[in-house]
Amino acid sequence: MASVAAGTLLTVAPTGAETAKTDAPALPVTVDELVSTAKASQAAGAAVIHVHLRDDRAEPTLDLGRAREALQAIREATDLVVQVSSGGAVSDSEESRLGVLDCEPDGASLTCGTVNFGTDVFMNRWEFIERLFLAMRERQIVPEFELFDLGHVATMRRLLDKHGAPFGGHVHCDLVMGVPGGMPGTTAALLACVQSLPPEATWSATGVGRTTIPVMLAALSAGGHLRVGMEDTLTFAPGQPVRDNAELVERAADFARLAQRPPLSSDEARVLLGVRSSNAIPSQPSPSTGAQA
Ligand code: KMH
Ligand code: ZN
Repeated sequence: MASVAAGTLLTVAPTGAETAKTDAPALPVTVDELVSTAKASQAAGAAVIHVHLRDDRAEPTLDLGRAREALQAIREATDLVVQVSSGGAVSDSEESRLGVLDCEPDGASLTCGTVNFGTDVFMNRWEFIERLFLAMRERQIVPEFELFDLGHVATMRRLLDKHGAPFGGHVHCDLVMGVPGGMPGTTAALLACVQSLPPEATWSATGVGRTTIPVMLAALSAGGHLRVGMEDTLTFAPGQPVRDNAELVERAADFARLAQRPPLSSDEARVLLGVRSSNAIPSQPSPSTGAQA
C-alpha cells in the first residue's frame, strides 16, 4: 500500500450541474451511466467520486430519492468514497441543497463563499455556509471545502475558528480554479491559496477548461491532490472532446505516477479524509485543523 503522504488522491467529478447532455453526449446523467463511470474511474485510479444528480430529463436535481438510489448503486459497484454535491446548480434553493445531505454520503462539498459563475451567480451566504457545516457534522459527513477564490480560504478559516473541526477531524479543501468569475487557474493563484490554508489541511486542485493541465502540474509540484472530470473539463486537447471521464482520470493518474506520487486507493483515501469506513466510524474530531475550537 502506498503511504498516504506519498500518494495522490484522485477525485472524479463526472457530471456537474451546468453542462447539458445534448452538448456533451458522454456526460453521465442516468444512474446506470453514473455507475459505469464510477467503475471505469476507479479502475483508472480514482478514489473519490463527486456526485451531481440529474432527473429523467437529464436536468440537474437534488431529489433525495434519486440521490439515495445513485449512492446505493455506486456503493454496490465500487469502493469509491462517495461525496455528494451540496452546491447543486446555480439555480438551486438553500433548502434543497441542505436536504440532499440526508442521502447519507461519506462526504459532501461545502463552498465557502459566493462567486460569479459565468453570467450566473453561485450564491453562498455566510449563514448558509454555517448551516451546511453544522448539518454535515451532525450527520457525520466529511466536508470538502470548495474554494473558488482567495477570500473563500479566509471564510473557511473563519468557519473553523468559530465552529471547530469538521466531522472526521481533518480539513480537506479543493481549489476550484479557472471558473469565469473566480480565481484564475495559475500557479501564482494556487500558491496564494495554499500558503493561506491551515498548515495541517490537505488540498486538491481543479482547473476548469483549458486550465486543467497547468493546474494539475502546479498542484502535483506543490504537494496537492487532484480532481478531474467532465464537470470541469470537456475538451481533452485543443479540438478534441473528452471521450469520457475515465480518459481524464487516466491522464491524471499518469501525471501522478510521473510525479512519483501514485494514486491512493479508496481505503487510503478514507484514512486521509477521516471518512467512515464500512465497519468503523472515526472517533470524534481531534483538532488537526489549525483552527481554534
Ligand atoms: N454547480 C456549481 C454552481 C459543488 O458541487 O459543490 C457548484 C458546484 C459546487 O458544482
Ligand atoms: Zn460540483
